[in-house]
Amino acid sequence: MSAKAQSEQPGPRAPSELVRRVEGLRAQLRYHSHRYYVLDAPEISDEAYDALMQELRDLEAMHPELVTPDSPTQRVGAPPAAAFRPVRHREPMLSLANAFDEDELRAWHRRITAALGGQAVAFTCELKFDGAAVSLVYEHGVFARGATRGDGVQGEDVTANLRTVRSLPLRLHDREGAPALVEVRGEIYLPLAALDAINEERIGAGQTPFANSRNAAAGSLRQLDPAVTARRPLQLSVYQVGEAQGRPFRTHSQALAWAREAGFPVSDEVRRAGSFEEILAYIREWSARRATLPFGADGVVVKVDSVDQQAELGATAQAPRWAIAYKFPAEEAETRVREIRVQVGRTGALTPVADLEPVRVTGVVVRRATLHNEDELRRKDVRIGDAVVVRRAGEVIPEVVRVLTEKRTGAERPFDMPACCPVCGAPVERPAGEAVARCTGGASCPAQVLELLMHFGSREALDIDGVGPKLLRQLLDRGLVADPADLFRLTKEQVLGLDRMADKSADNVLAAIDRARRPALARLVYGLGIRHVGLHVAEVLAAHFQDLDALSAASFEAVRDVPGIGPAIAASVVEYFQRPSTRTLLRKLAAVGVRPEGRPARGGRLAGKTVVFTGTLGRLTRREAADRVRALGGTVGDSVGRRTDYLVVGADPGSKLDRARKLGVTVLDETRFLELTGGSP
Ligand code: 3BD
Repeated sequence: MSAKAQSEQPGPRAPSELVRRVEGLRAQLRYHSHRYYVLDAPEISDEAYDALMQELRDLEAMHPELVTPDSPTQRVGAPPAAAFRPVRHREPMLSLANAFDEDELRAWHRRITAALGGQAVAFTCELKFDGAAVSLVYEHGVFARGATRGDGVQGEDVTANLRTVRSLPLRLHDREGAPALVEVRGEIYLPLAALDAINEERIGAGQTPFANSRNAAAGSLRQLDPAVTARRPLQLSVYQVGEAQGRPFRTHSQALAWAREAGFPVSDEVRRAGSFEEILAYIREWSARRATLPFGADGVVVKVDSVDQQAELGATAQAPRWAIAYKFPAEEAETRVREIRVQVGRTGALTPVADLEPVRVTGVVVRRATLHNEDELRRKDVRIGDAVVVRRAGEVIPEVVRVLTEKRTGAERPFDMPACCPVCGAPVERPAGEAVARCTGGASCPAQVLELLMHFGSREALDIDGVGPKLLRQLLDRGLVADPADLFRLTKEQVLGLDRMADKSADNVLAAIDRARRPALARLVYGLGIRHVGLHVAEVLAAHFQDLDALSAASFEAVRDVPGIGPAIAASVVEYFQRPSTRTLLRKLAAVGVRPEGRPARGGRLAGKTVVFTGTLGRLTRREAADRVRALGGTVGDSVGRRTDYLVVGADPGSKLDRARKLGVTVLDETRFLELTGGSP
């Protein structure tokens, strides 16, 4: 604090006394929030805690120069972001190999004991939290950065959102004794009670509920506005100390014990196991007790405890050999079918869906289960009113496994697939040899259009944030939008006219749409919603044809002969591009300025990314560097803007560097750029 600032401060206290009070309040608040959020053992009342917090807030408001980033008042406060910055993990965040039954686990145990040549091996067993993995970096004991796992090599910077997680320490307990750099990894998750509450709210608002705790956690972490994340009671559980400079741990248990001491939440259910039998006992106990947990757990992670033995076993490209995740088996539950309805999908496919009496299965309340198609419905003979067994396995939508026919009363009613689309009334068609019945309404069926628009704006397609079913339904109902191209013609007045749409939200919606005008070709092709064209097929087609005109003019033979594309996909693609309605749509998209970015490379690691150069490179010419970017599917930009992903800096950089720093664009030197794009020239 400068002498001038000091002399101008009002208030009765001498500055040193003030600083002492502020520090004292912070220390008390840290202590009590650790007792409350990490240890679940508060010592003071909520009111007393709030009073301390209020006093600190008041003092910081009067003396803003005293605010530090790790102050307990600073958990929420960052303004909404436009996008998340990519971050490269210091060490890759590996995956975990899975074992789906005891035999697979035994085989793993045999392999590693054999590889260790008969040494004694101790293990740790821990619950596998169903959440989203994150990396947290502490510099000199203060939380500096946090990122999602992403693809394991590169994640997204979600620091502002992670600050809102109450059990995440903003500084380590022994800050003075803390290593200069610490990286821990953990799982962010939502307790089941909170998940249920959020899902109720989402259903009430016409949004799709989260399928599980993992999606809810990941979705909450990717909120652009930290204030939204702050309203979700996210929790942290640390499962690994990745790097702690000057702290060589000999075992995983020691590392976890250190993390606990440092103030991190670490699960109380971590156990050491000295034999395979002890591992099995832990797994059997938790397989039986998992329903009693207040959070979702989808298995048990078993790790070799000794760090030396871990090093000896090493890792494959994806996962360490010294750890394995035992997955709990799919869970089933009994409930009753209230109603059977038909859902109309993007391509007109009619899917029968059972509305169920709500029942909890592996941690989430299930209200609906798919019956897949007419044939499945007949084969299982599911009737309205039936008692049924539903199953949820991992990510998949819950399904009806079987009917408990012994519980039939005679009041059950069979369900027949409708002859007309329940939404638009167009005839339903079921071609011979196909299991799926389809609405023939096409672009005049509101259900198909809604599904198509949602697909078009989805994360894997054009990634239009904030344009969800509620908004789209209104746009459709008011006739403002009838196809994806219409989104790009919306005016602010039109958006403002929608229900509960504030000025700022309207701006956000329009900005999100505007950002989607230059999609990678593969994303656009995928977003068109062509039957049989998933993301992977779209990437293959984009890499082969390189532009939309070439793809849309291609013959059946030309598409079929692309490696990885079969005749069924080829027929669907060619049929789609021959439709007059497709021609119209493509013309409209071009007219509203939606142009795919060119030259995608198959699986290119820069696909969809924009790279800008500044300064003189030493080992590559500009031209060579630009070719590397394009060969990996990226685009070279000439100025730094919000949509720039990387700025590559050579000698004597210009003002672009300042701008990149201001906008938070990732800056790479030439060496990092070479690493990113395949090594030395
Ligand atoms: C948990 C890796 C190792 C350190 C690699 C052995 C794969 C998600 O509770 N330990 C846990 C948990 C996750 C872990 C490791 N220990 N890796 C662990 C984990 N107790 N969930 N994970 N992850 C975390 C992942 N996530 C998304 C996509 C692919 N893999």
